[in-house]
Amino acid sequence: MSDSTPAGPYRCGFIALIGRPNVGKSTLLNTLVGEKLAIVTPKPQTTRTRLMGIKTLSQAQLIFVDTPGIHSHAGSLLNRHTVELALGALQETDAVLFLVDAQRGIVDGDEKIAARLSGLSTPVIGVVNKIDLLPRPALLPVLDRLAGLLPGREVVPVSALHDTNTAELLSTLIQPLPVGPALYPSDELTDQSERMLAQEMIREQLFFNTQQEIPYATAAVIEEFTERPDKSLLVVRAAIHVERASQKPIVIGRGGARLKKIGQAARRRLEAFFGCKVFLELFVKVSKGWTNRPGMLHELGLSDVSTRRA
Ligand SMILES: Nc1nc2c(ncn2[C@@H]2O[C@H](COP(=O)(O)OP(=O)(O)OP(=O)(O)O)[C@@H](O)[C@H]2O)c(=O)[nH]1
Ligand SMILES: [Mg+2]
Repeated sequence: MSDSTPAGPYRCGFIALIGRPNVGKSTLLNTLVGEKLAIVTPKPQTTRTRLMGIKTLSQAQLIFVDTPGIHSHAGSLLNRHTVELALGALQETDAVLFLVDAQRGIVDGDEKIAARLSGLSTPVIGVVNKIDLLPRPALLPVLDRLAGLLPGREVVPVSALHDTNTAELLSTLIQPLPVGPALYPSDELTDQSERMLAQEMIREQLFFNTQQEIPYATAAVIEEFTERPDKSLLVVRAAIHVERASQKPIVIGRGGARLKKIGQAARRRLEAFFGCKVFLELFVKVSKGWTNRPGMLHELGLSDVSTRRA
């Protein structure tokens, strides 16, 4: 987007990305900010916490808030917390991007979210994502249906993956934001610590390399994160928590093969992100029923539903 002609007063505000699991919220946050901050996998319910991605322009600072996917099959305490986190983000935001998946079309879950949004006085923009996956004639009915669910609100088609029409989306987002100075320094991209980002990058590889219930029964927790003073090496030790003893050998794999693959992929991702060599050690811990234990969720930073707006 052209950033050369600032017009009007400086604006700054929070924009929540809301939608069902897997519609592309985290991908869109990364594309809008221009950095791979949020983890993205083909599996639904990848995102478990809120994450801020900050885009600073000459006329505005846009603080995007990625949220877990909203769904109704609540199940574990972890699932209920993540859905609460997402809905909580609606309370403290200046604008909402409501994403749907163009290829899947509008489904029940989307209608339920739209109903929740209908009472909001906050500006809501409907976003039809993944438009690269279907031909234009098939897109028009999806745009119409979403417009029907969001009377009086704008609807924008994008491909977050291919960066299509995202600059236009960004420009429509500035006007609704409150007038005010930037809340973060212009070189700050996120509210997450390097340690938290690394923890998520390890979990991303758990999602890529395990199947069925395993990704949902695992969590990564960094136990050591030390950078050499000359920044030539980052030493990371992380525990992978599983819910049941029977899941431990699955994560480790035959002869340790799966854990090795997860470790290698995560190390490459960490090295690319941090721009230095990384020594990564992973080990698996059984934490019985952790997805239903409030103390454990708290320890993992998954139980904080309070406002991020200090
Ligand atoms: N073809 C295509 N795929 C996309 C697009 N945006 C996202 N995806 C893919 O959709 C899948 C889910 O993307 P995420 O960004 O993790 O979706 P999410 O809404 O954050 O999902 P949760 O965190 O589980 O709620 C990934 O495989 C992405 O690569 C897009 O514009 N086009
Ligand atoms: Mg996500």
